[in-house]
Amino acid sequence: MEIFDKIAHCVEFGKINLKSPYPPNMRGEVGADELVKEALDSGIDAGEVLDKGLIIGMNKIGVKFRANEVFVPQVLMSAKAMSVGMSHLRPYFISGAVERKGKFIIGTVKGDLHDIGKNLVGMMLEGNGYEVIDLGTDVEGDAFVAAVNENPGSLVGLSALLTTTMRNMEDIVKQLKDNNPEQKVFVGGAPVSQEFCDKVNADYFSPDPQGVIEISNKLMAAS
Ligand code: B1M
Repeated sequence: MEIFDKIAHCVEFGKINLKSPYPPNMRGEVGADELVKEALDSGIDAGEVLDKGLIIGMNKIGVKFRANEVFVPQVLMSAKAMSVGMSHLRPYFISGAVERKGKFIIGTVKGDLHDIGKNLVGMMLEGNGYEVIDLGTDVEGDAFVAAVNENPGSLVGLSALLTTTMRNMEDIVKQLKDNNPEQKVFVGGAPVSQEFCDKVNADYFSPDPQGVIEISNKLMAAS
């Protein structure tokens, strides 16, 4: 098996590291932790490890989750394996930072606990020279407002993975705009679209971290 397939397999089946007893049939084998490190140590590009390994595994478990073939505990193990793998990528993504371009406040909206995509966007922004203020998950509008008031001039990004919680974006955008009509707000996450962005009066939508970076760079260059 190629290293990317091995990494994807570990994420799909929730094999975190060598010590992890889960899943039982992989006991005693290395996990996402060791394999990602091995791939990076052998000179493989961090972006490739992410796209061809970690994300492929997460997509596979996502398909099974939708079909009720696996349940929350298994998905949590996959998320843990993915997060451990991502922790090794972080230094590679942030090493590009030369000078801080600005501040970016990011969080997953109220009611929503999904943080892998949000963490990825944050990591990529950090790697592109932004100071990232990560408010975590299940973030209320008040917390976003408090953060922008503490960090004037920051951009704000809201992430949501559930069709139920994406609706909370509308209130949070309103709170942010009531606090400062000039506040620029990005929205993103798997169920979010440009149409939805327009509907909730957010300023920018991007389906991926790269789009957030490109728009942020334009905004910062213009300010
Ligand atoms: Co959840 N879950 N989950 N889950 N989960 C989904 C999202 C789901 C699509 C699975 C499914 O049914 N196929 C489904 C949502 C259905 C819907 O709303 N239409 C779902 C559900 C239903 C649930 C629960 C309700 C299940 C339950 O309890 N019955 C529950 C809700 C909990 C809650 O939040 N209140 C739940 C729980 C969980 C776990 C805790 C087990 C775990 C999360 C662990 C964690 O995040 N720490 C989990 C996971 C892992 C998933 C799936 C499998 C994977 C999500 C993920 O991390 N993807 C997911 C199915 C799937 O997506 N295939 C699913 C990888 C990540 C890199 O992608 O987050 O999309 P993503 O981020 C992308 C882009 O969207 C974008 O950039 C990233 C990189 O490309 N992006 C932005 C993200 N944020 C952005 C912000 C931006 C711009 C771009 O600007 C600011």
